[in-house]
Amino acid sequence: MKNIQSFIICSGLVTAIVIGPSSCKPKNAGNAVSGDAASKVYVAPGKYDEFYNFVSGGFSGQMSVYGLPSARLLRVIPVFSVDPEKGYGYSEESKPMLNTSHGFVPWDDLHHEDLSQTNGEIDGRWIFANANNTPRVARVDLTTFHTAEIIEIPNSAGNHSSPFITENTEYVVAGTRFSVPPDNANGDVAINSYKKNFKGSISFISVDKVTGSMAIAFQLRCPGVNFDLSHAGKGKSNGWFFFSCYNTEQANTLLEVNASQRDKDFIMAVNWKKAEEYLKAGKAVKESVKYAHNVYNEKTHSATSEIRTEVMVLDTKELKDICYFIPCPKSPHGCDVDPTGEYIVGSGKLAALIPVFSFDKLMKAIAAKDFIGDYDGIPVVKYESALYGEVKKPGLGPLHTEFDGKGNAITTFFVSSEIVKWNIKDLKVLDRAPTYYSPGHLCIPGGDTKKPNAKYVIVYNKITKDRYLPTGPELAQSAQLFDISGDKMQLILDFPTIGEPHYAQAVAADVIRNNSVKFYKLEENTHPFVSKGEGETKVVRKDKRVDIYLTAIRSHFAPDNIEGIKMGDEVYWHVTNIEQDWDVPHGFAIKGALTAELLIMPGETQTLKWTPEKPGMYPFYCTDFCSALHQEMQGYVRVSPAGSNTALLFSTGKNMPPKDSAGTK
Ligand code: RUQ
Ligand code: CUA
Repeated sequence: MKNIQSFIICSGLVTAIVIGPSSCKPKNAGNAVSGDAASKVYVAPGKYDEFYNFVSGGFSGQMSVYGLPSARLLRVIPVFSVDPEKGYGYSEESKPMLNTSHGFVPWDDLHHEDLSQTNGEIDGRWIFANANNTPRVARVDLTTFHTAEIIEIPNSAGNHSSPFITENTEYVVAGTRFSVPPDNANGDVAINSYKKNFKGSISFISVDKVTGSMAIAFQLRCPGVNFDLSHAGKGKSNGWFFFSCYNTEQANTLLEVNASQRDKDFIMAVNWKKAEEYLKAGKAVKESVKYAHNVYNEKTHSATSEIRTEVMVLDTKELKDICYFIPCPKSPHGCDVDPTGEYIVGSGKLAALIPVFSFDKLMKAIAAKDFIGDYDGIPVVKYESALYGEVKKPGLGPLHTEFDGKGNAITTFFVSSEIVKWNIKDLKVLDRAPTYYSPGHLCIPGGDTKKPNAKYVIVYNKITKDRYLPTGPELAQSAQLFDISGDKMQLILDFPTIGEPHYAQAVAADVIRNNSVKFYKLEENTHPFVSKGEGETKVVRKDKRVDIYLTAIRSHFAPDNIEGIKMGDEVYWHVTNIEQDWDVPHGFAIKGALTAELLIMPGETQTLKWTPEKPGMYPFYCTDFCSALHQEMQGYVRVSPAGSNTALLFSTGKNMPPKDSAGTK
């Protein structure tokens, strides 16, 4: 506990770090809002917000989209978790998106997001996200706001320092939080053989310039430590990547104590251009692994999942000039690079200062071999030789830093619950503002790119506390919006978030909104079970499999009367929404189905699998209010016992009862 106690100033801090929040409540956090705040966040009804804010959903596994400055929630994009609202992970088409080498995984823990960039500026094409638990990286297409691709990461566990990107989106990285025995090695070893058997792994995932398609280009085999966060170099430091790492003690138990022993851990500088050269020169070793690669096709409206079996690995111990360690005080967490690419900020979560490293000095130190030794075969640069300077007494427990593009940085302080603005050149603190409560990540639109658009900073709190009306034992998560256009940072709004918010991205709305897909063109729908009009609808039996080709249009399904389904049948409802207008989705649900609804966009086909569990009458209906006669949008399917001779019949508007009767039996 020595490390922790050495910087205790406010009583209650030990508890704050070790157990959680206690009595160290920031002063004035409750009434820091001044009079004109309301007008700054007021977006009149019918008016659009100025920015999109993509916020990680933490342990919800999803991504939420807010408009700023109003903080109106616009959408939850399902990424790593099933979402019954949208049928994601329930429809036959979307299930493969959640396939992994472990099988179907319905959940994950989404921590970070990064928007694609061209020349170091946000280009509005894609946003990437990481799955922390079963390591994966997802790409969301911002024309549809759909998860378009998910790639699993082998040789990893706890994919945390991810999915940060290079300035032209050449690569998305994924660094393992847990070091583990590599997948092709025997993992059935003693846990306390960590130092010998456990390895770190950093993956470079290439992104196709045109399609966005991802592939694991190579992995770096690294010393066994915990990789925490990362950011790419930019401008002069483009070609380098920086990763914070902790647990250089290589502890395998009680990390809270045993991984807090050393005064300094590391930031690992990676020369990825050099790694590319080695890969080209054939220096990588092909290892056998197993990982899933899942792709959603917007023409077939279907995902496919393939298991890949090989990865190229570069050994950073052998190939000396790829990686360098820079000592960084006390378990660094955030690792952020300023817009010029010259300054690298390491945030030691147990540190009482912020070291700022200079890229130029680092390059000189590497050229002069100004090393203090090596760590597990990786050269360790002398701290002072890479250091630009330290921000003294900035606050307690720095976690993350973003940049305003005007020469300033803003850092969150978890322990002292505040954000602090400081000047990058002279390292002087300029302003501080209390937050509520224990902030982690923060986000300035473009704040990790070459061109920040610094009107606002949004701060994401780690601890829920009692900021809103109580909702039982689990409280609302919270974010806070500050106006940073002036000298003083001004709190203007609080808003709750979905799941614990980690990193977020924000961008001017115009970069994205004009590229939005409004509906899918029916003539381009190549789903194998599409019905492009009611004339194409049918019910096809093949042994025990029944495929129902259904259309949905305001305000009926075709067919809406189906008979001849029998017990033991496996029924596939392929519903095509044949509307060709924006904003006319239809839904589909059937009584007793052991799955979620389908939500089908205009021009799209989606499939619900249904295995009736007893004979009888089963109603189905549209779940999404589509017209004044939405409530009439319904149908019946009759299920008969196995072996009965009920004929297969289907129709719409024709199956009328015989005159003067109550119908046939
Ligand atoms: S974390 S509070 Cu990104 Cu998972 Cu920093
Ligand atoms: Cu279609 Cu409601």
